[in-house]
Amino acid sequence: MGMAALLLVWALLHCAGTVTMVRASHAVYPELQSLEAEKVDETSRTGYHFQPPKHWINDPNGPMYYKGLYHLFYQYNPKGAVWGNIVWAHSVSTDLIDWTALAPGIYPSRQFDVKGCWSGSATVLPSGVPVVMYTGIDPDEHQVQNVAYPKNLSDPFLREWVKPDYNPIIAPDSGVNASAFRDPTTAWYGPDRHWRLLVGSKVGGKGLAVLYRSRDFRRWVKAHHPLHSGLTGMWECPDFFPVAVHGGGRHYRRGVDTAELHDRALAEEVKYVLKVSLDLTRYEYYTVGTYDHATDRYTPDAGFRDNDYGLRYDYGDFYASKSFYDPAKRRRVLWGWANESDTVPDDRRKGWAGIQAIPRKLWLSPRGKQLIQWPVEEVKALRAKHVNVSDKVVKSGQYFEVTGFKSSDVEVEFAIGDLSKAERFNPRWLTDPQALCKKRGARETGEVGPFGLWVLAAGDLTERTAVFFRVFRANSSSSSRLVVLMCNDPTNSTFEAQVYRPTFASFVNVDIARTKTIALRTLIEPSVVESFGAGGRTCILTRVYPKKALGDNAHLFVFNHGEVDVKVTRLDAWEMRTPKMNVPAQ
Ligand code: DQQ
Repeated sequence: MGMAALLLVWALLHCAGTVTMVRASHAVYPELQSLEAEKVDETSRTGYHFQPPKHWINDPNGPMYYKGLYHLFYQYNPKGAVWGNIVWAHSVSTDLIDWTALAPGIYPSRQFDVKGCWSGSATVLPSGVPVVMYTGIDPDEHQVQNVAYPKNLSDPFLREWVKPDYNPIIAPDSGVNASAFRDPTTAWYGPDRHWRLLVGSKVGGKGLAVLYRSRDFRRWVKAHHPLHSGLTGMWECPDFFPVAVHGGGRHYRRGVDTAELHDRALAEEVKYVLKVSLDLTRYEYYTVGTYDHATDRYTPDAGFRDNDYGLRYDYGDFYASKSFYDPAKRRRVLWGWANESDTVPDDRRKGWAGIQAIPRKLWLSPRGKQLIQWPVEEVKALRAKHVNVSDKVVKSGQYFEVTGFKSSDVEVEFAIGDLSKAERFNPRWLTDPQALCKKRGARETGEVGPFGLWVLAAGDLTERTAVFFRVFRANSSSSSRLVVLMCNDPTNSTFEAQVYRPTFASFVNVDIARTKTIALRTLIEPSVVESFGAGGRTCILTRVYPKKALGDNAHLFVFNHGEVDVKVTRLDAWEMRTPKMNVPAQ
């Protein structure tokens, strides 16, 4: 393969991002912050995606497993459907599916958090004691880091939290921007018997993962250099954790606990992931690399773009995510927040705003080139009525209806008849798949694709959201390679012009010339379409608000607008039961 082709392949594999803006999440509407919802409009509320009974939610906070219960805290406005009055709402579950709502765990009560309790993480100490570290907003609007301990360790619900008087444990020093200093990570313990954690920050246009060390979890000292930094503006919600490598001594899909970070034997078998949430673009990026405990330096592996064109967990509406190690199933689980795409007046009218994406198991791909995510296995327990389609050819221009379930989980595999007809790929498209998806949306016919699903579709197809693939051929002087675009086109999801309808998209890192097939799993509910392409290599979550395709009128179709026939080798669609979603504790 010539150098040009090598460069092209490298670029194809790694230039999956774009810097298009997602609507800002924390726009502040002081006059609306404390207006209680008069009623809750259930029309576009989700069933099995996490949400509280009403009001605004954003970032997942401090997820952990303790004494048989999964805990999820999250940023919540108890007084209204816009951001403000932020507390840590608290829910527990035995299975990540049915949730019980408890009273908020952390809320403003002291000088060091009187103006808000912002995002943070949980660390389970070697003694088994869980501790949460969060950002408090003090009376001067400075962002400080605080710690809280459970009042009663024998309560698996961890209902009450005690904030020691010695808070804040980390205050911004003169070298730190006090209004850009937040979101502490889970702490990890080093071979030098020091705890470490990261705090997101910025200096000028540079985002920072500021590193702190402590012997006793109480007195924290800033390291001379951040763990990592980048010219991408403020870094919110950093996450730093190990992942098993394929070929290591253990199953590579298993999770690794941050507590194992100092294990020298394990060091050969793990890589590290650094994820940051970019305040400027409202997208998240990650790199995979090595971490040197002695120097506290993190170095991304060659091939990972260490900027806002890097790899993302999700190419749609997914932000401020946080992972945790689940010791019960030895896996790493990822939570992420999906903001609304409708308007603030819509949210006020609905009485609620924001959901959490389905918790995803996350692991490193066998070749170590990217992370793979898949809905936690527990989701399958919600599958009810089932429809199957096998070996059905969808000819050019054809479509067929599968079913009309209100909420569904759909798994489909497409086999492509003739890949030699794939359209020519213009290398200029590499940097902006979202723009390519807009230009070549679901209605634009092609050669190999667009083919995929119309979801949340009205029976007459006047409303529909397309989740689809297109295959292109990228030629260089000496070789050619197939490029797969995965796309989410909500332009016809509603006719409400003011709803934000971005054509989220990414390239999928698959060798389709070899497999000749591509798989898609999509979780569909009122107002959310969460898709996993090629077994979880590319994920796209979109919020949509159809007016007609609601309830039993929400249909699912398979379509092919490409010249080349495709075959649905297998399609399984399940109607999803509604779990107990945040019923109050008795
Ligand atoms: N949301 C929190 C902050 C965090 C931001 C405030 C990210 O701690 O930086 O609600 O969405």
